[in-house]
Amino acid sequence: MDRETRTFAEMHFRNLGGRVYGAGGPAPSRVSFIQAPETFSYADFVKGFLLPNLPCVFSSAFTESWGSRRRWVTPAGRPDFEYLLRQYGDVVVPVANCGVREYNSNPKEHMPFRDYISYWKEYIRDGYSSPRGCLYLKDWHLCRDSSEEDLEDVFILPVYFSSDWLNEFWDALNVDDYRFVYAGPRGSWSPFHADIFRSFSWSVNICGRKKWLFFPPGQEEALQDCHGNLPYDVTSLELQDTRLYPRLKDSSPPLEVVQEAGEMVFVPSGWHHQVYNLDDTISINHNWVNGCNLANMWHFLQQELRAVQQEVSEWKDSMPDWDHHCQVIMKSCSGINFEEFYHFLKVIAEKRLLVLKQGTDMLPGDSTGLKLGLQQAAFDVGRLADVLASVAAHPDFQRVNTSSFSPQPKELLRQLEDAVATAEAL
Ligand SMILES: O=C(O)CCC(=O)C(=O)O
Ligand SMILES: [Fe+2]
Repeated sequence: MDRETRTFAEMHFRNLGGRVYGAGGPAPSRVSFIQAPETFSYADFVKGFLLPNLPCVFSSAFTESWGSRRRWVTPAGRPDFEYLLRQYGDVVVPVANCGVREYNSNPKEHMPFRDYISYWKEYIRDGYSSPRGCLYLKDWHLCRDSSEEDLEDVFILPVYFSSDWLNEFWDALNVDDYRFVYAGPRGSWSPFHADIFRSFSWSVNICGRKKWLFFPPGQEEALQDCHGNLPYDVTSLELQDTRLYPRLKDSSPPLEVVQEAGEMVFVPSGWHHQVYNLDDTISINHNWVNGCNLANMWHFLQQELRAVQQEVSEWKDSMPDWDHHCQVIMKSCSGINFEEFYHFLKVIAEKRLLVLKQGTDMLPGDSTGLKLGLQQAAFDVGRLADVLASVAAHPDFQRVNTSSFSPQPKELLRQLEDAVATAEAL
């Protein structure tokens, strides 16, 4: 990030004055297409898409050099099953059944990649049908299952998506990541959803094509049924039933995008979407959070806690540890609670504080291994300070037992605010 982009980004958040962005504003009438890597900088992406939280599609020129685009694909542009089998046959992968609804998702099973490929080949041979239904390999943690060296042959992280705190945090803990591979036959699809923690996502088709239906934040409200539930399939005829979906008349049609092989889609924070594989398709998809959508994540976590509190409200007066139980339930339902969110902020903050300290002390290099520029670190501490101030002031966070936290939230906030003041001169 350069100084000018940092000033632009800081102004953006100052103008928002603590409001969570991305909701409300007029929906764009189409999704922008970015043709040429040489003329599209990181700053262009931050200003044009990341901050205004708008989707875009990058041309296949952006992924031309990826090894997976050569090795995973036959000359005819189809998945190279034999190569993939040799490479990944023994790996156990998660597979969803697109034909079976389980709440607003699909049930998943695990199987060796080899078995999934056998199924896929047979599905094609039988004219895209099977008594087992349409199976979709989803959320395969390829990066967790591969060495760093092997991954260099698969994809290169585009600079636009390099500020990725979610994966930086999980890498530091060495337990999980949000880097996935999806692979499925023509007709496999992902039901209507917004991404985990209101993260951004990016998605590259290694081969095949996808159709995306996008709904800007807030538009999903008109798609709720009379009980307040969101649909599983926005294209279902059921939505025409005005008694069941009384607000549908207030909704606008989705933005539709067809993503070709090699193209890269940016999914902004809080945009609901539904996705179809138009061909036999393999994609690499990552979820990511950074200073630009951190406040959205925090807003989402507050909503999640409120939903848990409502669900168990009848026990509030009779249960001595009710607040603690709400946090435990939240962790098991959402994967994270307020304590873990603080830990996330702390890990990310301490790295940036170190980078800034090294930078301003004129020590050579960035020993954190993050290759973070000073301006990026300066922007990040500003966002972290804003969100941590809101966390620390939240009554439910104040009820969390923070006695073992090191540093204490107030101390971390002080360090961040000091860093923000010092970084102004950078
Ligand atoms: O490709 C798919 O089926 C779903 C992808 C998706 O939802 C995402 O990348 O956010
Ligand atoms: Fe998604």
